[in-house]
Amino acid sequence: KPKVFIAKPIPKEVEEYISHYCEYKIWDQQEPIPKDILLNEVAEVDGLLTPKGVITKDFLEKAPKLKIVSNIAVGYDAFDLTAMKERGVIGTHTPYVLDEAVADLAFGLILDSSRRISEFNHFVKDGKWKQSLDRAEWFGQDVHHATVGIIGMGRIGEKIARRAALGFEMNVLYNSTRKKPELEEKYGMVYSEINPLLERSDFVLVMLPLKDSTYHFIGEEQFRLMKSNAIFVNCSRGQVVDEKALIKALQEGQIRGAGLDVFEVEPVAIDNPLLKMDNVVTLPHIGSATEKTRFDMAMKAAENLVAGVTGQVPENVVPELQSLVKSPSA
Ligand code: 8YV
Repeated sequence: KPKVFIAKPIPKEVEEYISHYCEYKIWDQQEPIPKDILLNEVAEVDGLLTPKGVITKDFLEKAPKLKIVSNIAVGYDAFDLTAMKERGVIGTHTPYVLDEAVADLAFGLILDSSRRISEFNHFVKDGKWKQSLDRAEWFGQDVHHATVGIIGMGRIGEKIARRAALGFEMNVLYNSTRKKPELEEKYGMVYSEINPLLERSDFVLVMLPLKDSTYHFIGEEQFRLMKSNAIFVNCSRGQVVDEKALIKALQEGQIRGAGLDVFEVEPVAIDNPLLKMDNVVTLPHIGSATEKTRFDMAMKAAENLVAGVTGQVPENVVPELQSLVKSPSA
């Protein structure tokens, strides 16, 4: 049987599935596996199952038998795609299965940051009901019928647009590398160039994959264009935002607030100014963290892994590495 290493705890059913096809070892601790232990474990394996593989040229040189890295994540920005292509190592990810969960959380951040739900929850639990009343009238912002600008109209962006248009009757603007006329018709959403989108949106939501072209995509110039009542929401990758510019925009009142599930550096440092701001909702990168979604992600990643180490064609090879996979018809 091919040998694989599983770099995070996975559901028993998924482990059992893998056991039918592979010899395997598991890192069964919740905290991320230390790099030196991971390198030691992958020296002899054919496949790696990982929560977010940091796959570099050096790493690949220490895993000479590796055929596939299967990400239990849709984002694969930690893959060195050039190095993987050079060594013929397939990379797979878990699209589709987490789209709805991340879209739900994005709306959780829109509602929480606009109605200050977390903040008022703490007020009540701290016995400050009166202070809540004094504040509530001045801090609630409507979501229904508001305008949301979605930057990035991929699989998850579309699910967010559906919630916004059909669920909250919002006016949906979007910006994307490709126009989506079928979605414009379905949800009444309107394509907009970036600057007008920023100028017109009550909520600006970025849902971009992290690539060279999207690094710090939102910075000082973009925050300056936003409305003073705008709320900024990010459930994609922290590095698509210049976090220093976000902090400055919030400190100077250029925008009203933010809802963040991701940060430039994670875990976010306890002294990060964003954690001190009442008008910023902060979450620990839990976009896909529901029981069913995480199970589905682990199972999909396991199926990709097994296919990759048994000479099959994995279903979810990342687009940039598709040339490594010879389809059955080939
Ligand atoms: C987490 C994500 O990274 O899927 C992604 O790209 O960002 C999140 O789902 C993933 O859950 C880590 O295992």
